[in-house]
Amino acid sequence: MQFIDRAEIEVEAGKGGDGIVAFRREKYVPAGGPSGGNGGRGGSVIFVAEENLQTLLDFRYNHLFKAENGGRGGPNNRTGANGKDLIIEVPCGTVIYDAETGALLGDLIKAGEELRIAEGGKGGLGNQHFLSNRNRAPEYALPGLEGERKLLRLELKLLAEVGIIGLPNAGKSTLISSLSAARPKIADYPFTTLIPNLGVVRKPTGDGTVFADIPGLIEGAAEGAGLGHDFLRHIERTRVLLHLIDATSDDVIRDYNTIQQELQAYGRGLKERSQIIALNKIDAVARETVDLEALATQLNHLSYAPVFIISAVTRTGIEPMLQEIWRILDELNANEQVEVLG
Ligand SMILES: Nc1nc2c(ncn2[C@@H]2O[C@H](COP(=O)(O)OP(=O)(O)OP(=O)(O)O)[C@@H](O)[C@H]2O)c(=O)[nH]1
Ligand SMILES: [Mg+2]
Repeated sequence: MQFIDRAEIEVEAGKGGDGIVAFRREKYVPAGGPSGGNGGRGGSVIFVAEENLQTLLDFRYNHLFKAENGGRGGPNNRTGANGKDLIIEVPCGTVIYDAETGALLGDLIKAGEELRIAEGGKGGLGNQHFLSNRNRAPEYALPGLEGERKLLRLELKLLAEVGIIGLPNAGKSTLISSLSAARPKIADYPFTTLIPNLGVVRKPTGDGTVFADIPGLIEGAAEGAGLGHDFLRHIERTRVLLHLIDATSDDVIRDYNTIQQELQAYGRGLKERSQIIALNKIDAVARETVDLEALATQLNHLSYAPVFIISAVTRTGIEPMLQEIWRILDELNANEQVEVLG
């Protein structure tokens, strides 16, 4: 599933340092020549693509990015220090536009790719530079130039790898909020979620995977019931489906079948998509009356999918479920590479 993540930021390269006016004063040199040094260059703003970032979320909180100014020139022809470049890390796949003109400035696809987006200002020349036969003692120097400033729009197409699906109220939004930093609305009524919520879930290795909490599916969705087709279209581009079922339901198997039938009716390979089933809300199930293990076995026989017994609220059973998701994704990635090579 593809989403567009957007951010607007302002970048400002450093101003060049001013050149200065100075003259040599040495004990035995009565009229020293000009010796004012040049200003240093202002730092530039450089974007670099970074593998471990998945979203533009960080740019929501921070809008102005400024590189260091160049230092003033010094006496004895000393050039001022160059301002440090500001390196801004963005996720791979980020496209950068000039927000004022709409012009495409570049896109950063592969990790490590760089784009100089705003040039630092040149340092001003010190008075030693203006020494000539006609003017042995120039009394002037130049100020440093301003650094480039730009208003930028960043865009990133996000690919959600795992889609959390299920009937309304199954606990999908609760699950994504316990797995990631996403904070979607959660409520005890159906159709709380109207558009997909994204969350980045960290693997033990540190890199993130995007999960999408999809609005609840209902019977007839494939024919357009509820928010119907929209939901299924969202699901279409995810690689793994995490099918969440409310274990407190009076008929778990019926609930499972309802969703499966919609996936099948929609077609486009949804039913064959890798699937994991999770029986949720087990903290609220009366264990004496409901045999969760038997339900899990039954679901497994029906679906051939791995079944986990979890609580999105207490986080019981979450870890083994995540491990299985990582395993499936790794396997899909490995197969993809074989396809590319072969
Ligand atoms: N006891 C218990 N309640 C849960 C659990 N997970 C979710 N709930 C509750 O179930 C209700 C529905 O949760 P949501 O996360 O909004 O469900 P949803 O699947 O996103 O619902 P829609 O967006 O309407 O499709 C809320 O009252 C949650 O607090 C759980 O693990 N245990
Ligand atoms: Mg929801």
